[in-house]
Amino acid sequence: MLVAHYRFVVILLFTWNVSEAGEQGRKIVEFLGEVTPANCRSEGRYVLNKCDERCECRDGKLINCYRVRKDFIKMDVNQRRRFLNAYKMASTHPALKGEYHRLVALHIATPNELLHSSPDIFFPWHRWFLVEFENLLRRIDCRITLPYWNWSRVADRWWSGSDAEDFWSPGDHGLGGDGNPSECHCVEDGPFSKDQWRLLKIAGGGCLTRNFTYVNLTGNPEHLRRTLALPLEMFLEFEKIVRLIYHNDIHDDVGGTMYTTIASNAPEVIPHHSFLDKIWHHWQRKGDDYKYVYYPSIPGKLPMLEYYGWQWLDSDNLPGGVKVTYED
Ligand SMILES: [Cu+2]
Repeated sequence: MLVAHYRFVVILLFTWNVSEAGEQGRKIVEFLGEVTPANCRSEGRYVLNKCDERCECRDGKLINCYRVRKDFIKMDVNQRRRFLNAYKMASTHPALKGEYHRLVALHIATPNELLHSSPDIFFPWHRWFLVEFENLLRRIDCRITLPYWNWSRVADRWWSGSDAEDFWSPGDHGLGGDGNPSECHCVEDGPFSKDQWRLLKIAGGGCLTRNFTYVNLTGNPEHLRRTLALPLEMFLEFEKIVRLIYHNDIHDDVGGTMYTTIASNAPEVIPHHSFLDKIWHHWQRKGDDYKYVYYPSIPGKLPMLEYYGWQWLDSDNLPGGVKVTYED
């Protein structure tokens, strides 16, 4: 009875949102509904549940369900739109914007010298950030996972590509392109163009800006392969390359909002950091000694969070029972 009553309240609450937010509100209703497990007809095999998580079938039950993060460029355009629309909705809808604000603001408030200038928290803090962000988008549509942008494959032409290959596509399935230098570098195409989307007040409001530097990235496939091949004893070298070269290169070369302390408000931060997390995940899969290296010896919690860094080492079992894997 209590449950039924609760559902009624939920429906009421979100019916209000539907009339307020139209099409977008309706999506919330759909996905607040109960998620029924798919039929486990194929014992021991992988099955997708209603939230597109990759699960195993055991005794008619779905277990070990993983969020599968995908390469943005390999996702079909509808999946890309789903992510971009959800991102936009999270950053604007009255029922979700508070949480979006909290996450962006936390990244801004955490001192840069802790977050990006030391090996102690960069990887685990951003893994926490990605899961929280993903949780937010999954309140809109539980099939959403954070896509990653494999800039390595296009290291010599990261700023462009042809049509569907293009991360920076001006259509509604891309991030939009470079900013307009004669308009303060405001982005003028794609879903985050200046007439469609604004930065948060804490980020100064105004338009999203970009100021591309058209240079090759250091992290080409061969460079990335060598980095991933570094032995266990060279973890700090591995970490440093990812943080100071791969991470910084994209922030610097995309420029504009990405180059500032308010970069966490730029939508491209998510697919960029998702790829950095994938690189770390790849390294960790080389063995348990790789998975648990370094962070267990770091004292103290992550700045401004309730977690220790070592709690974010095992993507098969992250806090909150979250399991994350990456598709190649
Ligand atoms: Cu960061």
